[in-house]
Amino acid sequence: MLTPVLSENWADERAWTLSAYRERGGYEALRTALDMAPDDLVTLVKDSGLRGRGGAGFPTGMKWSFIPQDPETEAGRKPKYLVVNADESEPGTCKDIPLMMASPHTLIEGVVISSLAIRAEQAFIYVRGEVLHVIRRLRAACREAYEAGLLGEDVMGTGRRVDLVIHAGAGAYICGEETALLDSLEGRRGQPRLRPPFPAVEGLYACPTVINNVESIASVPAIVRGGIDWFGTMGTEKSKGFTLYSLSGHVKRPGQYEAPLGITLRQLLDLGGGMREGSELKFWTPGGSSTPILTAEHLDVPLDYEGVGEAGSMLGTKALQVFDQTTSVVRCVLRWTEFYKHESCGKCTPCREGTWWLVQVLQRLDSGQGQAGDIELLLDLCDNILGRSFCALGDGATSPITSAIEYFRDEFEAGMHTPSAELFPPAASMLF
Ligand code: L3W
Ligand code: SF4
Repeated sequence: MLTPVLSENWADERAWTLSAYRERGGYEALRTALDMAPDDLVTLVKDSGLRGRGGAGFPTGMKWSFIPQDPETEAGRKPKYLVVNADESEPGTCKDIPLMMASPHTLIEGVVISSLAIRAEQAFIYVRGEVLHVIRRLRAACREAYEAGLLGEDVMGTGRRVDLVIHAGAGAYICGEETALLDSLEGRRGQPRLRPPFPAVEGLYACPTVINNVESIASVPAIVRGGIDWFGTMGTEKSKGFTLYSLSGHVKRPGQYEAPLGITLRQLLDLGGGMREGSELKFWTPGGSSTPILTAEHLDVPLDYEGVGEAGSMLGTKALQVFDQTTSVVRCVLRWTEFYKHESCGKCTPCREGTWWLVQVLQRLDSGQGQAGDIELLLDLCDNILGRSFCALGDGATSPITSAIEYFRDEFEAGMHTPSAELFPPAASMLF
């Protein structure tokens, strides 16, 4: 069931060094890629079926193919950029950070190959500012790669140029939104831009830019090495390949599990040793807190973009947070909503004002002081945020609330008169 490709050597304490990476075949895919035409690399990734691992599942090769390359056009003549979104901060999501810590060269090799494919000579890895240990490790690996001639003006002696900058963000969740990330990278306050134009056409410094998640780019060397047939032996017809799941909550062995897309939570729980002693599954999130919650009835939903979608949720970042019967759903949803309120960039009214009001109503329901009509008020607020916000943060803030009311309306009703802390044992409440 496990398919360790990206996580193959995470147990090796020296896996992050260039020598250890090369000993196990690292940078051989780059050698292969240097012998390929850029367009063939794009076709390879397109045909592999790799889909973006950052939340939306957009086909990676297709995104690359949007980069204008015709030198007869103004856009085609502009410099191209590759930007890796390493601003991992979706609640529950903890896959990119361990990947970059354990094997930074997997990502750097992916960066060089992907840059060659889209004809970019400058790449950036935009890392979350708080993870200083990751930033240091990436910078050290980047130095090693330059010294070994794997980055710079003469990649592997071929005369091809790829430069890489490791850029530390300032710790705002919104900078994981691709256009806010670009603004931040340009030195401005990170706030989303209107799309279209999409970054592929007008991104960093108004030039064609590919932005991909860490895991997407890190998957590219394995695809170049193993080929599309091998990649297609894992996953489902429309959601191919291996992927990193972040499993957390009331499970015996939380952690990162690399397995094919399309396995089920039941199978993933088996890998994680099952629920903790005495715990029964109450609800879970497939992709962090921005995706609607699901319940025990969804244990056998395939964890791929189609399966989770049919169940009424989203695969998102594959951050599976698992909660047992001792968890107050109202309190949990309140915690997530406080996060969105805090992280709202303030650009648009529905999200800036709406998340504040959501917190007010949820706080009184959590403390047993809810008022008649509060559930309808929450739903009305969500209705006025969803689809009316400028970016996905606002929409995402509503997902846990509307789905929690759908499955656990009785707990919200109980919040009219009984505090969550009384409904659920204090020891368990302290977990949140
Ligand atoms: C060119 C077109 N490019 C789409 C590109 C677009 C982007 C990608 C996907 O949100 C989700 C969100 C969170 N021409 C294009 C085009 N593209 N049409 O394709 O775009 P989109 O709009 O579907 O999604 P997104 O804006 O990338 C990502 C969800 O992920 N999420 C949050 C993740 C948070 C993190 C984090 O912590 N940093 O990853 C979790 O579920 O809610 O729905 O590149 O440019 N016609
Ligand atoms: Fe900013 Fe929220 Fe509007 Fe997104 S939805 S632009 S985070 S205020």
